[in-house]
Amino acid sequence: MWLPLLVVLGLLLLFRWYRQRQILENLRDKYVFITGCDSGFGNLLAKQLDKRGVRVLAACLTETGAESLKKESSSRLQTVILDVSDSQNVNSAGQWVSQIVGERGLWGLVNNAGISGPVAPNGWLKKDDFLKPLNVNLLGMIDVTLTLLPLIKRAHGRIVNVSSILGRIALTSGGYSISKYGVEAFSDTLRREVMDFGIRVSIVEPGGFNTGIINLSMHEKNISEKWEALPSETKMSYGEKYKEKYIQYLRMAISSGSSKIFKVTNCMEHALTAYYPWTRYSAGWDAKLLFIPLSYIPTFIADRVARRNLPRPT
Ligand SMILES: *[C@@H]1O[C@H](CO)[C@@H](O)[C@H](O)[C@H]1NC(C)=O
Ligand SMILES: *[C@@H]1O[C@H](CO)[C@@H](O)[C@H](O)[C@H]1NC(C)=O
Ligand SMILES: *[C@H]1O[C@H](CO)[C@@H](O)[C@H](O)[C@H]1NC(C)=O
Repeated sequence: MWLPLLVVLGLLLLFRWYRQRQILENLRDKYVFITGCDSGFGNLLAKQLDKRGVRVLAACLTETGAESLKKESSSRLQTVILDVSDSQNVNSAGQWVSQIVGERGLWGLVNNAGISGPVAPNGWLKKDDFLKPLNVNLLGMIDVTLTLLPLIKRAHGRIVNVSSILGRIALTSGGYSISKYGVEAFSDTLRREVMDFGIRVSIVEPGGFNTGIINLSMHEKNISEKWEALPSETKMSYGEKYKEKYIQYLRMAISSGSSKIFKVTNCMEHALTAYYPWTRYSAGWDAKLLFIPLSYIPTFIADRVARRNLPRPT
C-alpha cells in the first residue's frame, strides 16, 4: 500500500530536482538590470551574476555605492545612479538601459531597492511616515517595471520581485508590510497578464535576514523622538516603559535575522537563469517553516503567535 506511494513521491521529487537544475546557456548575451545595488541583496546579486558572465546593469542610489561596486566587479558591469521614487530619474535610467540593450532587449529586471521607513507602533505615526516606504518599495518599483516592460518583452525575459515574508503576513507596523503586500498584489496580476508575452514573473520572499545595513541606533533615536512628540495622554496609555520595551523588541528582531544573504541571492539567480523559474521563492528556514505556515492558519492563532514578543502597555 505505502510502497507505490513512496515510489511516486520519490519520482516526483526527482523530477522536481532535475527540472530545477536546468540552467540556460548563453548567459553572456543577457542583460540584467538590478535596483538597489549599493548594499545588501542587490549588491551581492550584482557581483554573483557578474561572475557568471551576465551583463549586469546595476542601479545604485549613491555615487559611492556605484564606485565601490565597480571596483569589485568586471568591466562588463555598468552602473547608473537611480532613485526609484523619482519618476524623471526612472525615465532617464530607462533610456540609458534602452541604449545599451538595443534590439536584443532586457533579459532580466530585479526590483530589489527597498527601505524600511520609520519603525514604531502605528499609533505613534503620521500619514507621511507611511508615504516613504510606499513611494520607494511599491510605487517606485511599479514605475521601474512599467518603464522597462517594453524592453523585457523584446527579450521574452524575466521580472524578479523582492517582496518579503512580511508581504504574506504583516508583523511590523508602519509602511513596510503595507508596501510588500502591494508588491505581492502587483506581481500576481502582472504575472497573469504578461505570461502571454513569454515573460515570467517571480517573487522572492526573504524571511528574517540581517544584511548589516540596518542602522539600529538611527531607528532607536527616531523611536525616541516619536515618543517624545506624543501627547501626554497617549504616552500614559502606553506607559513609561513601553518605549524601552519596543526598542528591545526591535533589537531582538533584527539580531535574530540570518546573515546568510546568499540564500536570497541564489533564489534570485535561479529565477533569472533557470529554464523553469518558480513563481515564488521563500528564502530562509524561518520563512518556510514559520512565517508561511503562520500566514495560512486561522487569524486568532496567528495573532497569539505574533503578539508573543510584542510589548504590552502597562
Ligand atoms: C530618522 O530620522 C532622521 C532625522 O529626522 C531622518 O532623516 C531619517 O529618515 C529617519 N529614518 C527613518 C528610517 O525614518
Ligand atoms: C547610524 O545612525 C546614527 C544616528 O542617526 C549616526 O550618527 C550614524 O552615523 C549612523 N551610522 C551609520 C553606519 O550610518
Ligand atoms: C515587484 O516588486 C516591486 C517591489 O519590490 C514592485 O514595486 C513591482 O511593481 C513588482 N513588479 C512586478 C513585476 O511584480
